[in-house]
Amino acid sequence: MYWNERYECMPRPELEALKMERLQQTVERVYHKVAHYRKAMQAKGLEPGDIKELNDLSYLPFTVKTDLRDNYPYGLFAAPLSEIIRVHSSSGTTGKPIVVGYTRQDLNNWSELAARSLGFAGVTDQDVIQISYGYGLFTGGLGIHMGAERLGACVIPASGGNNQRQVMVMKDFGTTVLACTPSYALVLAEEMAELGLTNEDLKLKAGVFGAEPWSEGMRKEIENLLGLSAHDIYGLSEIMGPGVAMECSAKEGLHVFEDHFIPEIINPETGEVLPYGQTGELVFTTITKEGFPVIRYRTRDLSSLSLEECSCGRTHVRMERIAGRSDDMLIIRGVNVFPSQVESVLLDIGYLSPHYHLVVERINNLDRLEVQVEVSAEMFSDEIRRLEQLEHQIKQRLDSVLGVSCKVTLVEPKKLARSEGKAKRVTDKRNL
Ligand code: DLL
Repeated sequence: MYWNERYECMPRPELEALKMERLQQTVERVYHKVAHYRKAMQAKGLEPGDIKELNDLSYLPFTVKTDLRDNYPYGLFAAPLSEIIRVHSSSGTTGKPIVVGYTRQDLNNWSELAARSLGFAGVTDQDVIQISYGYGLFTGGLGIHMGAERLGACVIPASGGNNQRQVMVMKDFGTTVLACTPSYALVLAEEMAELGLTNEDLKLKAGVFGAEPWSEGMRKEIENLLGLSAHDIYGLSEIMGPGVAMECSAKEGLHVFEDHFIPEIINPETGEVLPYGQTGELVFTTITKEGFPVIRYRTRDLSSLSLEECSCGRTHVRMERIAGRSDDMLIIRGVNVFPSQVESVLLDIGYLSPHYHLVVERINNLDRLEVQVEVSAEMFSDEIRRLEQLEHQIKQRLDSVLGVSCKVTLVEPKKLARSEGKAKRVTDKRNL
């Protein structure tokens, strides 16, 4: 069942024509309303009329995070504040936050796309959805909230935190759909176990998990523990929030809502646009936004695109699940390492809980990667020799997959910090 069949299954030629028309409108809009884009286009000798076909998109200048910071707070808005009815903000790890604004029409489109996304996971007006993403300046809570209301589901605006109450609500209110970060879903599963509950005591059927990278192994773990079908939802504040792309029942990539956003994959070093199938940095151009349109925004997220037909019948291009961010990538003694690679190895091995943390240090001018991982309770109470064997086994697998030697430290269950929102997977103690 589709939420909006006309757009979700639009034949490609019609979709391409729609994208073109909307791209031209957006370029006109930013050129005339936002000084930054006008200057950036003029610097390349471009006028809106130069964008005559979709491929011309590649002539337009990129937008990067610092452009957003430099125009803090409202410098990139393309509508007067009187027309902006909501702002959100994303803090990032360093410096000033960025602020994004939405007109009434923007919120209307966002709720449509969030409703569509929930529809991908099979959510209907019969469902009770517990939204345990943070509500506030973060786009997760309110974004999914609008979509769920639009869909007519019964919304529990739980927000993050207070794990015990979350589980009680899940059980007593008959929650059928859980929306939160995948790491928080695991925290809630742990809390359930502590309260002596299993997924048999709950009515969960689907999960809408995103806002951070997660592996296939993590999906299996969550699905087993919570007894639901877990779907990946992707988005970022700069482009809109949750609902830029969503995983359908095929679970082979996330459809990007191309009637609102045009994705590209570029070589992060050269900026060159890469063909379908190749991995690189995801870049988005919004084509319906009024308040905060963005041209060729470099997300730093790594993925690839595929136009292969999808068994769900939707025609929109699919992006591969995010492998990581180029700025999450650790360079250990010259070798590129992503936390997601470590996660896949750990979850493949068994006996381990999906809670892990990477610590990078520089000792005597040499980088050292330590992988801390919790073992299961049964394993932890076992004899030391077995634990040593396990440590050795993990180290061997990690060394060969990562291509760099690391130190493995097994820690007792529940030792590592838990988060309500995005998990922090890395502590880099090097002063680089
Ligand atoms: O995380 C929006 C969101 C909320 C998406 C709820 C999904 C669910 P930001 O805080 O601006 O917005 O962070 C955006 O988070 O560039 C990615 O690096 C990462 N991210 C978001 N979704 C996924 C995902 C929200 N499904 C940044 N897989 C993005 C991997 C994701 N990474």
